Amino acid sequence: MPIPARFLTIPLLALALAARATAADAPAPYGPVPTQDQLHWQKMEQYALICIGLNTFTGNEWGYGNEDPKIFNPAKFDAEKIAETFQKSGLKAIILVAKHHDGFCLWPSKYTERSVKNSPYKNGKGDIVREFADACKHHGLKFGIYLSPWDRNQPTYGKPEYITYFRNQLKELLTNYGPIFEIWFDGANGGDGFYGGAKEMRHIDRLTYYDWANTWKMARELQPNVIVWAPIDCTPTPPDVRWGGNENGIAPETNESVVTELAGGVKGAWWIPTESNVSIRFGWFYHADQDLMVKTPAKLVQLYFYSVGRNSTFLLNVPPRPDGLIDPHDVDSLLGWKVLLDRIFAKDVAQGATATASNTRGDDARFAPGNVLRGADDAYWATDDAVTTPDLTLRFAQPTTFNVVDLGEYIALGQRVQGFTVEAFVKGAWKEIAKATTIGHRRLLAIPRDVTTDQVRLHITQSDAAPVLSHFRLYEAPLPILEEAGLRAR
Ligand code: FUL
Repeated sequence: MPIPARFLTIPLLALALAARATAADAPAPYGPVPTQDQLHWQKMEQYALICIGLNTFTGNEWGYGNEDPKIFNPAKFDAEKIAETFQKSGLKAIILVAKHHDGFCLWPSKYTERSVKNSPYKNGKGDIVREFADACKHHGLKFGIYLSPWDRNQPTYGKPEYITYFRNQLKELLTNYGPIFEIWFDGANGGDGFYGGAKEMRHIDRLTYYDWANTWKMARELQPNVIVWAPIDCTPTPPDVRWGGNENGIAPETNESVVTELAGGVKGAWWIPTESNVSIRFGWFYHADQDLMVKTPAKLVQLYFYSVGRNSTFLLNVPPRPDGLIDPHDVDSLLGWKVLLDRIFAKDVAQGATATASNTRGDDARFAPGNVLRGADDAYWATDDAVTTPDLTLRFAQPTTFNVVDLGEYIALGQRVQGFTVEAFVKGAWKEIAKATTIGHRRLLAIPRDVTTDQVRLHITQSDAAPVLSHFRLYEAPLPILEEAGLRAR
């Protein structure tokens, strides 16, 4: 029973009030935190990129800028069908390459003749951007745009006038096609090209030439919820999302969403998580001789673990053929990938366990360890501010078998954890079964051996601030899938 206030001396009263305040307070945010749009973006986890353009018809990866728009004719192109396949594959959005480095526009831009309007596709009446925007809407996918900053066709490329041209095009795309969730500004910039017949090298200063600060300001005015993607070695202005640093779809094992330095030596602290991009094929554009090199469903599972499972998102490029269709090899891989992911994550065996912890913030039920099992968006386990290396134990009524660990921080309050271990109680002793560094939005670990136990313990070994954990899930994945994916030694 609480002691009535009138019996407390002044210092004791202050202490009692302070204790009550601690119990009620949620942890303060640590460092930079994501915006609502960044949070929604991170939760999408996986989405597609589509490269189709003049390269699809020439066999090139980078067009020089002098190709004839008349070669563009994907006669059987059907955005609805592609969106349907992607939706069935578990992808949440499509980012369309609306203009690649060769300058050809997949929409009838009023600022250039180099577009679908001068191609035989639908007798010049087609608009691939519109068709994808509509199809995404019909299939519950979000829609994004890649607009290449480098334009090897434009005579003005490298001069100040080009920036106006580029912004005009971006404005068309951000005005006429409904909500755009992400815009992608490729880091490949400047070099040789056609440039209206000049056929020369044009180098730009990628830190200053595009004046990204003002372009992104315009973009955000037109699309307040847009996520701006850019490689941070190309800009002194913080984008919302950055390139993960390779095109293999693999995020670093230690993956921080907070960045403290941008290009040009600009110092600060920003929430800029990574996106991990890769093509389902060897190249970004379709080439028939790569039909037998399409990534297998198991390989895609591996990349999912190495991107989404390392606090990143997974951007998977799937390029249509010259007839506009997605090749059956790619379709089979995508659908097969979804089947494998569904099998792996079929049942969270941690559900039903009892959770206890070495510390719970203010002993307050709102921050109880059991919250990590609830799967609720706003529930989390948190500790007192001074406790940065706590344990959380799950106890099962029956011996339980698992081989995949799935952890998440409540990143709305910042990324904190720098190191953790997972232990299982086996034959009367705690045994370490997994160990890693960062967690962030999601950390997936396939453990080297199936474990059967009635107790599992998460030990946070290092954290920048008191940890705030949103989920702790355990799965028993079919062994052949983990082996085939290279996530488990055979
Ligand atoms: C790269 C580009 O150069 C490729 O052609 C492709 O568009 C890929 C997504 O980004 O940097």
